[in-house]
Amino acid sequence: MSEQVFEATIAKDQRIEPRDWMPEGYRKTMIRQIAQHAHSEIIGMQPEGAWITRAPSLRRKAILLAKVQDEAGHGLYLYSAAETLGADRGDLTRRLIEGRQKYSSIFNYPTLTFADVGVIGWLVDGAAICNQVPLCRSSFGPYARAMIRICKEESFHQRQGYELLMTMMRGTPAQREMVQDAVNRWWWPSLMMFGPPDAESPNTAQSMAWKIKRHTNDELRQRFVDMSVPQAGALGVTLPDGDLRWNAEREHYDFGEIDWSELKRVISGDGPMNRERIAHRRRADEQGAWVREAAAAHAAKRQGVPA
Ligand code: FAQ
Repeated sequence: MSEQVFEATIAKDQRIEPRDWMPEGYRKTMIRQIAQHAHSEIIGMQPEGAWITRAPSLRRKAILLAKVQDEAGHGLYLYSAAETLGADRGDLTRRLIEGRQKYSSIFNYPTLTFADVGVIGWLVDGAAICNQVPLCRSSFGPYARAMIRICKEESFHQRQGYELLMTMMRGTPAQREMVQDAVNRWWWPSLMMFGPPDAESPNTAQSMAWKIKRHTNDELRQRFVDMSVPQAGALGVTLPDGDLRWNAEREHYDFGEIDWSELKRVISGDGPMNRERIAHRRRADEQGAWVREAAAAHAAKRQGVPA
């Protein structure tokens, strides 16, 4: 009976809520995806966070600070959504630190110049929006609702990145070179954010059937390429792909072969910055332990429970 209700809810395009019956596989998949997403937001604070103290003006510093804080907020909504499924946030953090749960490959690349901050906004947040707008219609209620707010904020992030790059492109030749260099380094990893090609994506078929995912990895990657090419033109940068060209028959841009061995390597922990990212997260967790203990002791005291 409960399985029929679940299937009927999915078929009617309605939301599954935390107290509803759901197959164990659905619960497991949702926890996996939401936790990976939450971890990505929190680890994703690091590449840009590294530039807060070095932002070139007070205005840029204030904008960047606000953006990085937004990512922390996204992590919190997402961990809360995972908790509605019975996951424990401390446990999820431990799994991340011990390398037992993934986070997005994109945050394992270094931010070498301030242009990287702009390119992360334009391309990384742009890819995130492409992937996440359909997730606003994802079948699990708390995730879909969190995604609505997250997408609104990501749109602001993308615009700030694009505006930053526009400003640099109007600057000196050295600034323009910095932007082009950042685009060259971030373009291919941004395409990898969408995950492995459909033929090698073990989770897509089931996640589409459960309406967790609304489009395949390759569909969303294509949408992102189509969206980015005219934006690159308006900005005056070249995307580093000699095979990129409009295909009038398909009405999409064709693009070159992605180096999937690089994605595999980065996901398995061997990207340029994996060790630093996890070490930093572990340090923050250890240094924050006393705050969590103090907050728990305070809460217990207020409830009259001896600590
Ligand atoms: N990196 O079968 P599939 C952001 C894993 S945006 C690492 O295709 P699925 C905003 C995948 O988990 C970034 N791992 O899997 C921001 C699976 O692992 P398993 C985060 C990847 O789930 C911007 C295995 O490979 N966004 O943070 C990646 O159907 C700027 C097989 O793959 C989200 O998480 C990858 N790129 O599709 C923050 C969005 N790709 O089964 C700061 C929500 C795949 O071994 C600054 N997630 N894997 O555990 C999704 O939409 C999906 O989970 C996909 C993967 C599309 C990422």
